[in-house]
This record gives sequence, structure tokens and C-alpha cells, in this order.
Amino acid sequence: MENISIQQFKKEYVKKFEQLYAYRYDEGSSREHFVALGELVRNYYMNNWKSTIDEYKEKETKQVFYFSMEFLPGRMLKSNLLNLDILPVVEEGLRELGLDLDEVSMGEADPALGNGGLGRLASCFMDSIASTGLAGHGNGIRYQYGLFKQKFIDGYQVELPENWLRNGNVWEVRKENKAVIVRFGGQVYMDTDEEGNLYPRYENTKNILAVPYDVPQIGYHNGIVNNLRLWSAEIPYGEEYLFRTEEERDEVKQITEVLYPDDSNYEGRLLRLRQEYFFSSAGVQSIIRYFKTLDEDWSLLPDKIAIHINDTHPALVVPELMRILIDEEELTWDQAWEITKKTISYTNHTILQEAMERWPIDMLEHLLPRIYHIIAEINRRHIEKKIPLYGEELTYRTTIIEDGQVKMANLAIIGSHSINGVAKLHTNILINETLHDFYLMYPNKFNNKTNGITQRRWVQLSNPGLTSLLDDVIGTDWKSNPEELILLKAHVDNSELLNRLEAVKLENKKRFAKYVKDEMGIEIDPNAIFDVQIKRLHAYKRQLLNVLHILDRYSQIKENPDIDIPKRVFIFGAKAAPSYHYAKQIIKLINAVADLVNNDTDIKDLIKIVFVENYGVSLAELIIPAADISEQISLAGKEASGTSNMKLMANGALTMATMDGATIEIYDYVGKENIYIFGLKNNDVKKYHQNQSYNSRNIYEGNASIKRVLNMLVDGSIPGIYHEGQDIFNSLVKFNDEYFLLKDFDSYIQAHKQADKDYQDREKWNRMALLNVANSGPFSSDYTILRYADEIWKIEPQVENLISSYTPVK
Ligand code: 6GP
Repeated sequence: MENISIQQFKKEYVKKFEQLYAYRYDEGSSREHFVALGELVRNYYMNNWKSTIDEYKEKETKQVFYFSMEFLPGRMLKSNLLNLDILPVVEEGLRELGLDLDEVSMGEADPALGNGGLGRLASCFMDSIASTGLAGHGNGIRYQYGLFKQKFIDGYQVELPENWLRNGNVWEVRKENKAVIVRFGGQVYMDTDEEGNLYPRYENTKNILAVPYDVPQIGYHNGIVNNLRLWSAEIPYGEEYLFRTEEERDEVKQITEVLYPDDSNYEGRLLRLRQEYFFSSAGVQSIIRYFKTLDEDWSLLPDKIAIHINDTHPALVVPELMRILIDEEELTWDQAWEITKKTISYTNHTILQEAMERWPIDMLEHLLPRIYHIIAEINRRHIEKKIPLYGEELTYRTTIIEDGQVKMANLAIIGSHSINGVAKLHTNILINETLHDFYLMYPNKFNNKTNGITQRRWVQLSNPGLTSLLDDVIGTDWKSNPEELILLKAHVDNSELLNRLEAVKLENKKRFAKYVKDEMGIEIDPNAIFDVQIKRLHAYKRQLLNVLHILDRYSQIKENPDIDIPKRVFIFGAKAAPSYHYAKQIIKLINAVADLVNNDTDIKDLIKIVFVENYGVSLAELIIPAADISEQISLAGKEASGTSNMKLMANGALTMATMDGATIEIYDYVGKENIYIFGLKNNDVKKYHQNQSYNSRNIYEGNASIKRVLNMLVDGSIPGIYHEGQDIFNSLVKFNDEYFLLKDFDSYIQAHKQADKDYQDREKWNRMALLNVANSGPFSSDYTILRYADEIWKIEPQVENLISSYTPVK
């Protein structure tokens, strides 16, 4: 956009405010100021939004559509201002008007339209696609209620509805004229038309109107505005009479009412299947409608369009695209199949078996009869074609339909041209273990794309102190080319700079400490080590191992009150799926231990525990810049990638980790001196499984510290956890400790002792922190996205030289 002066901005702002509310701007609440500012900012990008979309169409630029059941964009105000290059003007203008941008920004709801890593990745990707000048858009669901709001009552997690749309959403544009019909249920019969062609005749279907709400995805300083299209379910116009009962009307509303609160966990409800088909079908239909305006030959569809599916939740795009090409556009099966495979690509985000989607045949057949026919036919042809090549045994291990169920991962692999994992280790596990049978059939489909994060949100916006330090020391080019962060390495012995880095961290810690004091009434010392574990609560992520460390430390201090260790604040942020009983027990345990330790005067503040309520994107922005230690302690082989590991590293936290997910690549970049690695490796875990030789009870019996800590769970030392303590104890001792916590305990404690020691040597610590920042550039999602674009989607940046050179994480 053209430059806007502070004066002009102030004038426009006041006018906008008073037009909206009909009273003086200085009487407004932060919520109203946010709305007024949002409305004004719209004016600044609307033209670019239109011209971006027009230009793609005019030039017939190939476009990618990123289908995801989840997006976690976070508050968009500051990010939009940053990318539009008007952040300083707006900040100063508001200040002169007596307003504070941070406060105004708090007036925006944080849309929690996702659970965790998968959803946040989708939003980092949206930002990177626009910012690297790529023609790409998101396709998802406009949930009326986002992920539940978490409250702790008596230490237990309670879930409250998250009505994020209560005050509307200034960024979205409802586009009724772009609505499509999505068909559910009924019966389908194959009839023959006058020319003898087969066509499906539907009876008694329920037709739902899918209305898109478009949200702008603004590129960084490049004039590009892409689209995030979120679909909402409604009763079709004029068809209200077909939805006569309350129940029938509710059924429509429900489709886009709530986000399923499961992370890496398969939820097999009929409603979930409806949601999946709803946004997959609506998205594909709108893409096809666009493609038809280009007036091109169908065989060119894959040259103009790429469809990417974020895990298998949108895998029904495969049969849906087939359906449209065959039933509506009258292509032959073989033509349609070639086009479908060439158009679609798929990312796998987890190897946890419980996350593998499978739908009962009955359910699919009932809800989507024609789609089920098509899946069955894809499966039949797959078997017919592969048996002669690979034999029966291997072929039958790869079928889409098995034991009365439809396996969505198999459908996604067979119906696409690319499947990727999200970190090197994860992709290797897919290739060699989880999806090995498919790898034998389609070796060329498999590839790795290590995840990334956008430094725009995770450094520039959330850590202004670090940002200005970086600008002063290495110049500003790192902002469009994060690899330049490596230039910082040359300054590793500059003690003045190291002190400044420490001062920035201290400021961020004070900012977080203030939040903790104000919101939770807990006093924490900003000079303590801030030890952070923020992620969904899941047994494999092993928050419990963190707790065992705390209990061990607690016991040591009780035993030896004069112990010389630095103060620690253990910070947790984690939601548990509402139906995940064990995860909720661990939440209760953490809160109970916090109560015990925080109020024990013997501990003299050597340990404080802060479990923030309702962790999400906005809290992450506050916590990450304040972190000294980043806990990435999943059992090796279980965490596909992790992305908080990258954000924390980029903000100068040191990683305490097992060799898992993308943390291995972090290790490769920073080097072993600048990271704390402990615990079993993936191969060690595999061996234990193969030999069935793990025996946690033996460890418990033979290790005095472990015994002492575990006994605390059951001997009343921690008040209020009678049942939880017993169940957790049993999981570790009686049920053989599925995630090998006891095996990794000693090396974890050792690594923490080393960290205590290093932290006391301030210069050493700061140097390590600096090297972490310096090596975080390759984990920019800009590079990740350019690799998707180049190797999978075959699309090129439209804006030249935005990022001139890059060395992606391989
Ligand atoms: C997550 C993975 O657990 C995490 O390791 C990864 O960083 C993230 O995806 C982004 O790739 N998976 C999910 O959240 C999930 O629901 C189906 O997978």
C-alpha cells in the first residue's frame, strides 16, 4: 500500500471510530477500538486482495489450496499491520491519540480453530505462502465455537465453550454468492441417459448450503493478499420447508458448530465425518467452479491447481474430485483418476495408531452413498492392478477397505502423487515402518518436509526486544531471509552484546511474571530459570517426566535446605482432550504439586510451578520470549516434528530434549554443546519393543531416587490426588511404563543438573542462547513452504526476489 502518514492515520482513525459508534473515540473500550482499527485496516488491503485474486485468474497462475480441518491463526491485527508495513505508523498514531496498540489488540478474539501443532502449522504456512509470494489459499471450517476454554477448578480441567464470534469478526467477508450445495444421505441409483451413459440419480438427500467466509492472508511487504476460505453450514434458501423439525434444523447448524477437541487422536463420530465431507466437498466444488471459468481442457487441471491435504481429515477430496469429474463433467474413470492423483498431495502428521482415521463402511455408505461407491471402486481397481505386480499378501496389506472399515491414510496415499512426513526421523519411520508396504509400491511418492515456523509472528511480533537487538547487530535482512540470522554467530564473543541479550530476556521474563502475578497471584522471580513445557497434554509428550524431575528436586531441597542451585520456575501450558482421562489426571497432579511446592516455605522459592490456564497462541506469544529452557521430552520416535521447539529456540531458549522429531535437526544445527540431549534413542526403544525386555518395576525397585519420587504419588505426600496418584503410579510400575519414563529418568536429571551449572555461568549461558537464535533461521516456514512449492506443488513465487537465496532444512 502507499505510505500513510501518522497525521493521516490519526484523522482516518478518529473518523472511522466516530462513524461506527457515534461517540467520541476516547470514550471507547479496547474492544471497540479494535473493531474501529480493524475496519480501517480493511481499507488498506481490500484493493490488493482483489487485485491479487484477479491477477492469478488473468495469468492463470497455478494455485495451491491447502485443505485443513484446523487453523490456529492467533490474533491477526498486529500480524496484518506488520505485513502491510504500517505497524510503526499505527502504533505511534494510536499513542498520540492516547491509545496503546497492545491494549487495542487485546480487544480481538484469538480464534482457536485448531487443537495444537497441526492447526498452528497450517497458519504459519498461510503466512509463509503469502509472504514468499506464492499463489495459495486455505480451505477449512468456520467453527462457531473454537477449542474449549480451559479452566482449573480444584486443580481439575473444566471445559467451557469458546464463543469467539460473539462480537463478530472484522476480518472475514461472507460471500453468499460463492455458496455451494453439499449433499448428504439419501439413496443413489445409477441410471442411463438418452445417449446410453451412466449417471447417478439421487433420492431423498439432505442438501446443505455451504457459505464461505473469506479471511485475507496478507504477504509480508509484497502487496499480495491470498485467501483463507472457511465454510459455514446453513439451510439452503427457499428450502426451509424441508427442515421442519427443530432436530432437522439443529442437524444443519451442528455441522460447523464445534471443533473436535482431539489432538492426535481419532474421533469416530458421525458428526466428524459430516464435517470432513462438508468442507472437502465445498472446497473442491469451488475450485472446480473457478477452473471452469478458465475454459481449459480438464487434463490441464493439475497444471492450474494443486490440492494439499493436511493429514487425512480432508482425504474425502479424493473421491469427491472423482465424483465431480465423472458424474458431473463426464470424464472416464481413467481420465478422472489420472487428474485426481496429479492434483492431490498429502502430509502425514503422526504415527500414533489411535490417530489413524478409519470409518465403518456402514457409516460412510449411509452418509455418503455415492462417495462410498467411488471409494470401493478405487479399492477394487487398486487390488486388481497391484496383485500381478506385488502379489496378494502385500497388496492386501495396502487396501483401503478392510475389516468393515475404510482406512483414510490408505485412500490418501493411493489417491495422491506425494506423501510427506514433517521431520527427517518421522519420514524415515513412515518409510521403514508405518507405511513401508506403500513405500515398496510407490517409492517416489515419499518425501520429507521438515516443519517450520514464521519468525514474523514468533520473533518480530512477540519479541520486539530481540528484534531490535538483531536489527542493530546484523541489519534487517533476516526479516525477509531468516537464514541471515547466522550472521549473529560472528558476535558470539562480544560480551556487551551477550549482556544485552540477557537484558532482553530479563525484560520478557518480567512481562510474563507480571501476567502470572496479575492472573494467578503467584510471585515469580525473573532471575530464576524459566523452564517451559507448552504443548497438548499427551502421555507420549511426557509432561509426567517433567513432574518427576520437580518432585526429585523438591525432595533434594527438603533433604538439604542449603543446596546451591539456581531458582527455577516450571511453566506448563497444556490442554487435555476432554475424554482423555489419563491426561486429565496428570493435569490434576501438576496442579496439586504446584499447590504443595509453591506454598512450602522450606523451598524458599527455589522452585515455583506455574500452570497457565487456557494455553493457546496468544499465551504462547507471551511465554516463548520469556523461556530459558525448552522442554522437548517426548519418547523418541513419537513426536512427528514439534514446532514449539523451533519457536523457543528462535527466542534464545536452550533445548532440553530427547532425540525426537525436528529436535534432532535442531541438534544438528546448534551442535551438541548448545543443547541438552538425554534419554533413549528411537532405535533403543525399538529394541526394547522387539525383545520385550523392558521392566519398569525392576527400575523402580532398584533406583532409590525413582522409588522415593514415585512413592510420593501414593503415600499422601501430595494432598488431593488419592485416585490420580494411584493410577499414575500404576501406569509407571504395574503397567510397565509404556513411554519409558523411568528408563529416561536418570539421564534427564543429569541433564538438568548440567543446565543448573551452566546457568550460573551467565556468559556461557548467554553464548549458548545466542547460538540458538543464530541457528534458528533454517527453521523458517518460508523455506519449508518454498520446498513444498518447488517439489510437490510445482508452483513458483510470483514476487521476484523476495527471498533470493535459501538453504532449506533438508
Ligand atoms: C502434530 C504432531 O504431533 C507434531 O509433532 C507436529 O509438529 C504437528 O502435527 C505439525 O506437523 N500432529 C497433530 O497435531 C495431529 O493431530 C493428526 O496429527
